[in-house]
Amino acid sequence: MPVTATRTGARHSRPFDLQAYLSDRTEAVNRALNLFLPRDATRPATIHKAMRYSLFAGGKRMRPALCLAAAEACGGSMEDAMPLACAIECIHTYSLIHDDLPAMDNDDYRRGKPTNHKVFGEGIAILAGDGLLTQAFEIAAKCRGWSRYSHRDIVLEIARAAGSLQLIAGQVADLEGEGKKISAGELKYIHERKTSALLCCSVRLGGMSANCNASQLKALTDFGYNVGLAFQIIDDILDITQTTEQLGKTAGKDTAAQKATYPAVVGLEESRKVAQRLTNRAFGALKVFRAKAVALEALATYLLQRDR
Ligand code: GRG
Repeated sequence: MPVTATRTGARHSRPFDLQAYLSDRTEAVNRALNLFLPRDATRPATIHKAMRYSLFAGGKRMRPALCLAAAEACGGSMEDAMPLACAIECIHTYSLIHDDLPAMDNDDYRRGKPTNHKVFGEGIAILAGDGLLTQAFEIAAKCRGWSRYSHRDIVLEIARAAGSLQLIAGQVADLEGEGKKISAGELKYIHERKTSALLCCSVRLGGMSANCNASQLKALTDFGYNVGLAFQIIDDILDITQTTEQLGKTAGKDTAAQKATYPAVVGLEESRKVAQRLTNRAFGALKVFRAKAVALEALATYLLQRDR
């Protein structure tokens, strides 16, 4: 049987099938989310329909996949990590619903469908976002718990990543930066908070669900930070190189809104090089996990090479 060597130095007897891995994890995440969320018909039905509309609109489920893969890297189980993977997807979906609102990015199209406020109206879309954000904390609070990390640790982890120093800080800086010339340093500040913080939180939670030790948590933090930053740079690149149909969201929005992006600040070619450098650093962080990091490594490669 041929042996494949990977970037992290791990050796595997079979090449890793990322497509099969993602489709299996996506199905499992969708099943779990379906059980965590109130049914469509639960009163008041409109809000639950709206929450489910965006949650099941066909997102790539990258954050849950990263969370589950991080748990595996630390020897944990999908079962223990799943509630946290679902909590993160709820927060991510809330952020997209609010980001699309007329007061924010004002977008009509997301995950290949009309945006939440286009279907349900602005008031319900705001509430659907609020509902998903709150749902995330309910899911985390109901988890059965882990020996090394308390519910307090887990809830703090999520609150910090989603709060006004990270996700919301990034969005504020993004809004305030529109139409202005900003430096590469300021742009990094935005991307670290707007995108990298939640991706980093996803892998940290996966590790915590597996009772990871301090050095494993540090490695996951380095991995998540670098992959998260690379993810947003690739997102900036795709906004100008892909079509609306390919992306499932309106292409060219950043340029139209005079947003600060990596291609706008450092150019397209340099942006690609920076994303590759960050991904290489992420691979470096995985060395401590050896062969157990095969899924994380494949996900990082995919996130760098993705076309949507
Ligand atoms: C508090 C009113 C209020 C709003 C908060 C924080 C926030 C709004 C928005 C977050 C900003 C944001 C949308 C960052 C971009 C991150 C990003 C690249 C999202 C797209 O992620 P994908 O490609 O999407 O994983 P899918 O649809 O595949 O899940």
